[in-house]
Amino acid sequence: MEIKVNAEVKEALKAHKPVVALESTIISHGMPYPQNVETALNVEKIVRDNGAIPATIGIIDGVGIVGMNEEEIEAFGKKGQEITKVSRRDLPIIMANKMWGATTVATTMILAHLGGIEFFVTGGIGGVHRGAEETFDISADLEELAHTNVTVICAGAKAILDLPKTLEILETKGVPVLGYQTEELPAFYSRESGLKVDYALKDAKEAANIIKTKRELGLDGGVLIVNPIPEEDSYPSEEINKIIDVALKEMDEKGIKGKDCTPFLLAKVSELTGGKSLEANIKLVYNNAKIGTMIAKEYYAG
Ligand code: PSU
Ligand code: MN
Repeated sequence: MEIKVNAEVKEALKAHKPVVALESTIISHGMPYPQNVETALNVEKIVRDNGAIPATIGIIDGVGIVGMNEEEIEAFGKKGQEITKVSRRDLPIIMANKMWGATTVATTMILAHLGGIEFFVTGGIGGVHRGAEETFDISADLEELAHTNVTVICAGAKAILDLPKTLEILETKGVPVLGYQTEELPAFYSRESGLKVDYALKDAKEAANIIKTKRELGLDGGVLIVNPIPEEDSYPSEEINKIIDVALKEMDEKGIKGKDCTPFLLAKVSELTGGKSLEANIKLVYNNAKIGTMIAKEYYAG
């Protein structure tokens, strides 16, 4: 088993400077080429411009790469769905067989933690799928948040999921869900879901304090910070929910199951909105990169 942390990331961690991890499933399975590469590189730039070191994570020839270079990011974007989507259960198989793997929220958390990184920015996390009472389809991301000491900054979870059940599981697993300047759980493309978060953060400093306190208590596991999409980029929830219903119906008819659900739904919603949802997706990731970096900086400053 081999993990390679790039020199810049290593140095920053040694000096207790903020590093922000980024995932590769969003590149290979979450967005089309070339927007995926452009977005991934811009996110890295936003992290840098706001004062932290970015570390995009993925698996190349069985090696866990913590901090990819530009060519590697380009390769993940170009190869797209040819690269296996790797969640916790897949990780030993892909690494032992020296394959390439796009890391989900769960495996990005694992590799970030092994590399010593405490903050991770993405778009949306996986959660409890609608109809989970029948299918048992609950993302391994939730289990990872329960156990692994990494703070994840995202725009909530998509309404392709069952959001109330997702919050229930997070409560059971003891994961604090903190709204960044909001009392409501954002639903990815929309700012509203009708569901309450555990606490509304006033600023990045408050976030850093809560994370520190969780660590001091020895309570293992992640912290989830949910940051709503900027108003001007958001979708009214009724509009996007109608589109999501169409996508879910088609997924059912096609018999798509398991790990293929999320990538299918992302692509379908993008198609049905004529690419408008992709635009929104890109914007919310940029916004998360900024806020996530601010929080990481506060954490290391204090
Ligand atoms: N949600 C998004 N965009 C994504 C994903 C989720 O809005 O790209 C990806 C993330 O990598 C997440 C994974 O960890 O999908 C969840 O997949 P599953 O539901 O199969 O666990
Ligand atoms: Mn699943």
